[in-house]
Amino acid sequence: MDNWHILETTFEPQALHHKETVFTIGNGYLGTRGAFEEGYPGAWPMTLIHGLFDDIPVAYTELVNAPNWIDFSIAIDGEYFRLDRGEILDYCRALDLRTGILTRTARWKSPAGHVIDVAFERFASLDDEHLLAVRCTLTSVNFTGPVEFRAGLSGTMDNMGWMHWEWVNQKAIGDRAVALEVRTKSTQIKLGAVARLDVIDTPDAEYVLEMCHANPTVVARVTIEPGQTFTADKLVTVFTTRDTQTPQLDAMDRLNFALMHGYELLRETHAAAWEAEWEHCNVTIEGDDEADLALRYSLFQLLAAAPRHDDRVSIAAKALSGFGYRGHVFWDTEIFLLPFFTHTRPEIARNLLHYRYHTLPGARRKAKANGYQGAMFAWESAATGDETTPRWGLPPDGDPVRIWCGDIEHHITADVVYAIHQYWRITGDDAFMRDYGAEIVLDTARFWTARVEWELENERYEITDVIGPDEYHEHVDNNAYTNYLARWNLQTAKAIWAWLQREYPEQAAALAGTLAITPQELARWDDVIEKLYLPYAAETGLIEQFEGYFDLKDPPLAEFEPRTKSLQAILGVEGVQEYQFIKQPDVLMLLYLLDDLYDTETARANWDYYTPRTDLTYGSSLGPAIQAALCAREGDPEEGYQHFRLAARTDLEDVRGNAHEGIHAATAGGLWQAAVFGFGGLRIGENGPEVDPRLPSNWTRLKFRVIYRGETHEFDIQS
Ligand code: IFM
Repeated sequence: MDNWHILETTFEPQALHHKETVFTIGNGYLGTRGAFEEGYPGAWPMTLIHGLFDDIPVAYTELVNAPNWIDFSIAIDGEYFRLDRGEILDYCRALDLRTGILTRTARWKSPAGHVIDVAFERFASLDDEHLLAVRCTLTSVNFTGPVEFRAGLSGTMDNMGWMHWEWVNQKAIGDRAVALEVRTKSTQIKLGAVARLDVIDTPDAEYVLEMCHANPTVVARVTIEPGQTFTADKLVTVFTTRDTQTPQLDAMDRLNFALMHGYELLRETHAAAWEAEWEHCNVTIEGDDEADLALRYSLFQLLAAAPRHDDRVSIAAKALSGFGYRGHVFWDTEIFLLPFFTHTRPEIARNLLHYRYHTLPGARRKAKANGYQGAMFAWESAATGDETTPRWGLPPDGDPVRIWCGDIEHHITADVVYAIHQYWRITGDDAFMRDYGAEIVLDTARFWTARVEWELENERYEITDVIGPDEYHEHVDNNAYTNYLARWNLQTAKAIWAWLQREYPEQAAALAGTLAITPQELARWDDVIEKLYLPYAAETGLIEQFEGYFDLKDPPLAEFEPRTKSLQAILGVEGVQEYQFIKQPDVLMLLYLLDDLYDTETARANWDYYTPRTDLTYGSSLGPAIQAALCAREGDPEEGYQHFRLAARTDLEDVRGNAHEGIHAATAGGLWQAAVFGFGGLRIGENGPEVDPRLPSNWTRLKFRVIYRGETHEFDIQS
């Protein structure tokens, strides 16, 4: 096989949930996990639609598990095809990354001894994001008798036991289609879906509609004999009141439209849409099939979750592939994912940044509630931008744990600005900066001037009581990452304000009015820029991660080896804070982002100090890819490659044991950065993008494209 397919050649029920994550498909409107059409005991069939949130205790809000559109079962003389019964004689599941089509073939012997060949194929159309399709092809090997194809819309899906839906209505449409309408209980979002089933190779199929409450199903009956094949196509359309006032009507219209085209053409246009995505986004690595496939898979999942027609939503930490973090959006999007979109699909990047613009009111509410001016973005964000980080973690086998990130992990605010600035620099999209970006940049600058505290003794501004990217250490003062990024946010605001006044004086005047930007305010920015404490020891070149960090103990790591879990899990939330051991790059993350602030010696000194103290294997999944990128950039591609491999195996090999909760979207975006910025050495030089490659020794070729200011640049690096 080429490196465009994710394959599973034996069915592994013990990896059921992991594989459901891996085989997730999506079209930027919704994502559907790779659960089986016919079901399996304990399976998590799940479809998550962008923006479709409903309230939940403790965690505030979560993406709702939408009605199950893949629901499709087959009965052979009354016996249901299921992989937990009878005997699997042959099996293969394949996700075609080129086309976004998931297929499964099985030869199955029923408990009564009937042997059939079954093939399923499904896709969520990238050409028409409201259209979904399942095709089932059934061939009898030794069986003569009645077959039932049953295609339903299951409106009773829950979120791990929590039911968000209430039934509104359902209808029969003609003799082979059904419609369902449901509504979320708190947010009152209605969803309308229509499903139709056609057995395409015979006019003699008998159709029956079974209108069970909240689970209307189309049944098609045929009689089969050995060697005979039937193909049954299920088309589904779905809309919500986030898209239209009349979701069920729109779903019916769209289904009629789809029927005029027919399954084959719908599949073709869907595949063509994926082909067009790859034209911009594909990265080829030669000499290392594992890396080539893993990176492509990562990009597939990012593209599958990327909103193309909705700028009120963003990509969550687990994209649209699982319940992990409940569909909330973190800094993962801006710092880890956005560089990929900004450099390859700027229209999508723009949508993701618009999400932050739409959630500015929430960010302002958060600032106000905390006693600050300006805009302070939520650590975990959902529909409105209000803070949605749960205050308590409730481990199944332990005491509740207070989660402080929503209160004090403040760097997210500067991270959003970082992504806006990067987007503007790479795309040259002045209109975006003028109309949306500038307002965010300026109001976040105002937040930082409110957030800093004046420290009398040292006559400097400080930022106390925060959590930096390394979440093992809580309530720390002057976290270097936060302080440097806050100053950078203020400097950027100054530059953008000057640009706006110069280029668009009318918009500048309007913003000055709305945001009350006065000469006093600007003077305050200057003062904070000048006097904000930035930890750095010139004699060693080291940046202290936070005040007092160097006084902490080094952990007796050898005592814990061989280790299978994080040091936090071993020592406890309090215990781990006594040590210098960190969850993910923090100072190194700062050096990675603000690379023009430091020379190679400084980077090296900090690299040597912090790398052995970072829990790259069991800490945050955000660590390894960025560590790889920085390592390659600083001239050590071989060590960088080790980190890259660890990151590349995160979801496909489930190296962290939590892939069942959904894919690690930040790792996926980080892999692109490691390949392109790290090993490829992509930089923006005076004449635009240029590369300074440092390939690992086993890579013979690295090929990618980026778009800079509207022009595509292709890089083909060969060693
Ligand atoms: O945003 C991350 C954070 O940096 C580490 N914990 C998981 C979050 C979501 O991926």
